[in-house]
Amino acid sequence: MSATLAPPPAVQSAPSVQPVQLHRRAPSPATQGPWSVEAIQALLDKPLMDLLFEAQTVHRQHWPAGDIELATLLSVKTGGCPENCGYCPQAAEFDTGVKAEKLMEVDEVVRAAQAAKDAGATRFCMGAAWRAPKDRDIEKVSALIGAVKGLGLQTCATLGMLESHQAQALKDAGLDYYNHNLDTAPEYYTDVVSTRAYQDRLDTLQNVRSAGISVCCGGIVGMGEAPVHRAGLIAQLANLQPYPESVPINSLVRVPGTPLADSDPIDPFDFVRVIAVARITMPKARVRLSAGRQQMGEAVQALCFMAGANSIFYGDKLLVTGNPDVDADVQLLAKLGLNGHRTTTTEAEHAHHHA
Ligand code: SAM
Ligand code: DTB
Ligand code: SF4
Repeated sequence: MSATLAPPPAVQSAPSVQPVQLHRRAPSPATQGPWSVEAIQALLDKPLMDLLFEAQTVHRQHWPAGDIELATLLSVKTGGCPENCGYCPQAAEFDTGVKAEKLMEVDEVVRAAQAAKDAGATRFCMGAAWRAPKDRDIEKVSALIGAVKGLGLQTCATLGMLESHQAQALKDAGLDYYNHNLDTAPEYYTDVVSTRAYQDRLDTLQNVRSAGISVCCGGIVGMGEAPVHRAGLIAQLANLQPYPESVPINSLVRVPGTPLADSDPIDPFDFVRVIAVARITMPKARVRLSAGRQQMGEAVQALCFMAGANSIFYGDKLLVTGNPDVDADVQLLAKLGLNGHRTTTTEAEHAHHHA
């Protein structure tokens, strides 16, 4: 089993243990699900320092401090997607300059995965711009998964909507995580995409869960949504039974040519708030500070780590847009005293090192 699913108890000495003890003696009913949108909205509205303190306290109860997972993305099938997600540069309908490509070959993917591993990544996520894969696609992606898993990396894929037999095939191929985002609150979803329904997303998540694959599911903020929609997204995620093992929180990358290109950017502190509330409501999830880091600045990223983010996308590219350089990330983690490298070892490796 991976460290992600069963995090070791937080044994680090916190700067002050008192708040942790207080929290343990009197667990607040407000930190239990199911979560109402109102309760989440109330958390989002807290004074920022109170919210950060609460999120960091929850974080240290469930995770080793300073441990940041490094996950590398690769677009294995780029562009030409028939869906119309308003944020996405890969939709065929939008004129974004992204060209449609064929599915990558195994050796090319293995080279990229090996490079990611050499740079310190522990998870490798393969993305495809499909509405839903065909069974033939599943066969080909299964070969990619097997090869990447063979390198000793955790595998993740994001391929669009899945039927149960397809999820089962991916599980059999060695898939550890499937990424499928709810993206926003149900009430705002139809403003963002019209080629599929919210329920389609929920159905795929159920198929993934039933196949025994861990769920990676989050959303995007900065798409012109109201604060209540951010609360609605977190409520949906936190109330999934069980809540996702990984929760990517993306800040919209505004790509010219997409319908959402001119959205007002989210206030950076409001972004930090969303991370904090994800941490509080889903204490054992890997909360990933995802797209948008290149536009964010180091200080805001530091606040996100304070708020409980413990994973990043690591590598110079997301799927088709940019991400901070590996060197810049290594430096940032070092400056903050965070451990990006080799700290997200599996429990087996952990035991080996301490034997
Ligand atoms: N086609 C599959 C799907 O939609 O599920 C997989 C790939 S899709 C690009 C994966 C996720 O990337 C989307 O659900 C969305 O949350 C995120 N994403 C896409 N474009 C983005 C952007 N411009 N800014 C931030 N996140 C984005
Ligand atoms: C997720 O939540 N974010 C990633 C990953 N899952 C697949 C994708 C971000 C995409 C950003 C825009 C792009 O490069 O296409
Ligand atoms: Fe297609 Fe996924 Fe982009 Fe939507 S987010 S247009 S489904 S690649």
